[in-house]
Amino acid sequence: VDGYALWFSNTEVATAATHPTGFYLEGKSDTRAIITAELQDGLSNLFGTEIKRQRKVSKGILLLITPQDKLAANYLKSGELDKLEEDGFLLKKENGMMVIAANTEIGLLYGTFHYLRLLRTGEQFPVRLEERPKFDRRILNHWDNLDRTVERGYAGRSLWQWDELPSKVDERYQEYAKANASVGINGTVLNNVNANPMILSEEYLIKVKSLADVFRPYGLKVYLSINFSSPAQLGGLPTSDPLDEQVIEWWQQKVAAIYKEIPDFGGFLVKANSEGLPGPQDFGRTHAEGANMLADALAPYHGIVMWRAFVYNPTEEDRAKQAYNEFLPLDGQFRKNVIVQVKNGPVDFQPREPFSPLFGRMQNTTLMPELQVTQEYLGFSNHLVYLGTLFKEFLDADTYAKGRNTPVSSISDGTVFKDSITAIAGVANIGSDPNWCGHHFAQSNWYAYGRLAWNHQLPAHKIAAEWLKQTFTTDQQFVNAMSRVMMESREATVNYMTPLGLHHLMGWGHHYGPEPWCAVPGARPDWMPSYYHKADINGIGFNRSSTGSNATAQYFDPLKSMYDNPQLCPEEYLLWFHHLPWDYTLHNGKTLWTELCYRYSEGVDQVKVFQDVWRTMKGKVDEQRYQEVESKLETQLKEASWWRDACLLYFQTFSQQPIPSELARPVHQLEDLKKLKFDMKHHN
Ligand code: BDP
Repeated sequence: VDGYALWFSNTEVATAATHPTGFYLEGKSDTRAIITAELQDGLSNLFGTEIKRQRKVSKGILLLITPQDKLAANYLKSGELDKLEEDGFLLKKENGMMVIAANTEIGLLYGTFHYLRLLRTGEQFPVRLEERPKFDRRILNHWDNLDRTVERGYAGRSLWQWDELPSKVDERYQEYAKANASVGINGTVLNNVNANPMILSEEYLIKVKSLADVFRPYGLKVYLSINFSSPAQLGGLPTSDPLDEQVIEWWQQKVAAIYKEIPDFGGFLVKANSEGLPGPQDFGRTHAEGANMLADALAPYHGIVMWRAFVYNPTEEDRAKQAYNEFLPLDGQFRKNVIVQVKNGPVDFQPREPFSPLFGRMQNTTLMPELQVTQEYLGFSNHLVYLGTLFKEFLDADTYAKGRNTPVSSISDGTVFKDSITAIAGVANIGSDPNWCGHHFAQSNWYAYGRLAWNHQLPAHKIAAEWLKQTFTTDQQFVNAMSRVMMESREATVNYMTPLGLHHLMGWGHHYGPEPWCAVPGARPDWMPSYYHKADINGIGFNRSSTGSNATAQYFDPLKSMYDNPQLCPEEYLLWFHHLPWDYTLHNGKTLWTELCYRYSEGVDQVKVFQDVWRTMKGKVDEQRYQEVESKLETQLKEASWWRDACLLYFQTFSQQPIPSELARPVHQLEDLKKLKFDMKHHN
């Protein structure tokens, strides 16, 4: 059991539920064939008896139906599915039958996977249940390069075997599409945002088409990241100025060529004028002018542009404020088919950040959240960190944009501002490793991202339990114990890496281990940890209050005044917004220094508990995955104490205070830790 089967691994027999005598689904199509195969295999395995597609409808059967089907009038009331839109589905019990109904075949496929999930998690077929996704576009972003390396990927090489495509189409693509469909993910950006212009060459478009053909029956649309200077770099034009006639025409032709091959192509993702990449500003144009030009080329085909707001420059201005400063003035200037894609936090996928203040402020532009599923700053695929809680914390965060109770989720899902398209993106953690994600538990982050993109109201613990049951076993003891571990895991990581609002203490470039001391001559200051922690003998933290960079002013009240005042600022963001003296007193009466010592130690202790809990699971899960998780936990524990020692010993050189005697002693010397050279090869 190597994890290849993802959340379809558990084949224990479902005994609790009543099984249908067979299923009925009329017509033929690729999607219907997939539904048939999934049900035939899934139901037969789960119930331990063969359950087949039938030629007739009869009592006791599972009926799958859309309004276009011949029997629709007999089984669907008029208007019954109106609210479901394209992707939703209805499950109901009627006339002694179980019915899955949807407006489209893809809706039926989602309904099928939902039913199978209910069975796999020990639930019954509901009397009546309607589901409809919260976001229209639920997209994965692959940061995959054409040479099959993956930026911030820790699960082997890229899944896409460009050299073999289009003539050889790996079976794995289908498994990938199925996994996505099973959680409702309906879009995939195949290539890195740091885009190689070659992706738009004829040679590559044929390869892209062959992937799109595999994904289509699963409802998974293909999108591409583009390089803004493709007209010059690939097309040989003298410029890539978005207002230049020739450039405009180049893009129009390119877009036409794409849609000729891929009629349901989703659109472009663009990283422009960010971290050295080209963009409209190179030609004196704004982000809006750049995005709109592409949007106009895509509009006739209903394609969209996802334009990233991840921009910052090494200037005097606080990095955390820059995306807001750059994009807010452009509010209202973007075309209807442009979505501005904003990372969850204002800096960069840290273990914890407050939400980006663009959510709620940019009211006349469609925004989409970008979450990171891959653990760039959270221990790669070596640490067990369940991100369901991180995603939820962000989605549930109240922006106060329209008074109380206007969370990020309702800002971006079209509830508060009536957006014509709604979308969400997650940076994938998937690679060619046998178990897809490097760490068996990292699969839960792909799963959780999909489930939350479908329904951001699902509680993180429910998703964790669902995933555990389908991936390992429904054994209650196992599920209870391991969902507690998962639920606590992100907080543990925050504790041993960056407690109390600290951030970006990771080593430069690789972003793996602790290097709060890191200072690379000539490197960008805003890529150095000291830019963020600002530790000195007076204290630690980034003053973003009104006496500092005033990033707090980017938030709505009451957040603005809460964040601005260290007494009122939630402690998890304390050093994000404030530089405070080492002996500053926290609410629990401890000084800042002492509390830091406690938090770091607690993080290590938490991992120790995770390891102890996992050891009691021996025998409940297969030996291979047991051992592999066990060995990763061993690494995580070692590295948690590496983090604690490195940060505490380094910050101690400023605080000049002892580590409280009741806490464990550091096991490393600061000087040795500083000498550790991180070997990237080892981790890829
Ligand atoms: C940072 C990564 C970098 C990405 C960049 C981005 O370190 O590799 O290219 O974000 O999102 O998190 O564009």
